[in-house]
Amino acid sequence: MGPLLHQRGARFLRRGALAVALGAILFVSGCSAESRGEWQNLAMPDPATEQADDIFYLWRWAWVAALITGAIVWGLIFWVMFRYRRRSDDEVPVQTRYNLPLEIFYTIAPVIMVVVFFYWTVDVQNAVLQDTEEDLEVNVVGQQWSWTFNHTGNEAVGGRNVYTSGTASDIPTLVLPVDQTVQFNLYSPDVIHSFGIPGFLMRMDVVPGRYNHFEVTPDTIGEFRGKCYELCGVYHSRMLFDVSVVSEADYEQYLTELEADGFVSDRPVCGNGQAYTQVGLDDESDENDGGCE
Ligand SMILES: [Cu+2]
Repeated sequence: MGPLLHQRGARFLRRGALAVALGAILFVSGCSAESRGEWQNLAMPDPATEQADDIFYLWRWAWVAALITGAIVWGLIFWVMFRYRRRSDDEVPVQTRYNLPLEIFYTIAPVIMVVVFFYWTVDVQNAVLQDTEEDLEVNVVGQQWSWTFNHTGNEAVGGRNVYTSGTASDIPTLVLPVDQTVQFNLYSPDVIHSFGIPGFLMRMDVVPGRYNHFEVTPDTIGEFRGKCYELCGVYHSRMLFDVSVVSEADYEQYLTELEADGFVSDRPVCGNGQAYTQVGLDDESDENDGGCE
């Protein structure tokens, strides 16, 4: 390579570095306060329940582990590229076919990483799914293509069941009291859905014929969004719902309003007019149906 080529190469590199720096400045300055928060959370919403903190820490430390691994790998790549580069036109750098210690290292290291990730994942899963004493129960029905929320056994409405039910064009709202542990019993009369609230960092499949449940304690008053996470048919994308975490007094008032509006029954309502019940799920002796008939 002649001196002219070297010069051109250096100029090209400088221009490239300048373009990258300018691009980075534009990119960062384009972030809103909200998206800066997302950067700090590594693309996770702020945890809004007591249980979500565990999930958030798992997420954050997984990123830390991935970035450390990335830094080591990138560092090694660039070091090797520089250290063992071709230094003159008539030289061929050392050609290494295999290196046993290195190969043992890069086989064992990922296995250890998988074991560590697995351990912490199971640990967090056990913490999140631990059955604690719940303050209230909500029987959630995922039906094609909306949700029904049954608030069961609350003293404010004499222990009866009050409910709200959405349709594919009318999004329902799940109202919850703050600082109370709620147990969600998940029931599907038709196909597999998945009940999830991003702000709670939690979701779980809603499987016909299977009793799934989990508990959360919302600790932030506010509005959240929820949706179905399992492709469940033509209008899957319309299986949205709103979540409203309110004070306990507001929650009880909400329940009495539902009762006054006639959304009251003796047992949980298990699917609105758009739902149909699969044969074989009507067995009354089955206690694992989350209270649905
Ligand atoms: Cu669904």
